[in-house]
Amino acid sequence: ENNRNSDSRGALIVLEGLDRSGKSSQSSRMMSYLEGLGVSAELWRFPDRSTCVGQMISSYLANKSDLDDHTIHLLFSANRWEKRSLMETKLRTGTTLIVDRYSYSGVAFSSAKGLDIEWCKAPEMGLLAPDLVVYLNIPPEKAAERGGYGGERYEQLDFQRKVAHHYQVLRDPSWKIIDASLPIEDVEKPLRDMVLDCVKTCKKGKTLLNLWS
Ligand code: T5A
Ligand code: NA
Repeated sequence: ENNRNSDSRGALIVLEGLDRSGKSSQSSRMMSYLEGLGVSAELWRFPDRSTCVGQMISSYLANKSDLDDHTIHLLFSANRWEKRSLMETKLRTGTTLIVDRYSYSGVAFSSAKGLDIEWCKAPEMGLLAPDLVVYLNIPPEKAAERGGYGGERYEQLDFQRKVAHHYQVLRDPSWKIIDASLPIEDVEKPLRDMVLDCVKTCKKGKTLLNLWS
């Protein structure tokens, strides 16, 4: 009985991909699915625009303020650090977190601007390591066709091509890749299987690790 909390640990599941790859659509569909199954879960997203740091990020993305590339990188990272302890509490008390973007976005987008990749990774060290990273894979050209970019700073085809390349540099063999250019239901189906599998493994008490491990 004393081990009840560790027995019921929630899973840290991260969705990554280019702008318009379908992360937000899939995260919210996943939440309804998990809810229906009675799995305790929350949907998180980064940047979390609700905090003071998040508001600075949001203003930068909307081109309402300019920041040095290093500065904005550290703000994105700080925005994850300010949620780290709550994240750990949720996971250890059995809540699964579906997270729309995480440290990999931080590194892929900043290194696509030309910042050194090791420098980009450094401030992410010590954040919680995801139990599952799913990359929604879509050609940048195809993503750009979806609803048109809304004018935020990084929503340009040339830049998204560079980001796609840097995601490939960052990617490790544990990542699951889904063809995100398929219809929504065909992306959702394999994603459900991956998520349920991960939730089960974590429930059995899989160790919670830190990045980058
Ligand atoms: N960033 C982020 C950093 O630089 N560093 C960091 O550390 C972090 C965390 C904001 C920006 O910040 C950068 C990355 C971003 O450029 P954001 O707020 O997550 O990040 O914004 P976006 O990723 O741009 O969110 P989008 O809403 O554009 O993309 P999604 O969530 O991937 O896509 P979604 O689900 O909203 O779908 C886009 C459109 O496509 C349709 C949807 O209906 C919608 O219209 N769609 C599909 N159409 C056909 N087939 C499918 N399978 C479809 N799936 C969705
Ligand atoms: Na989104």
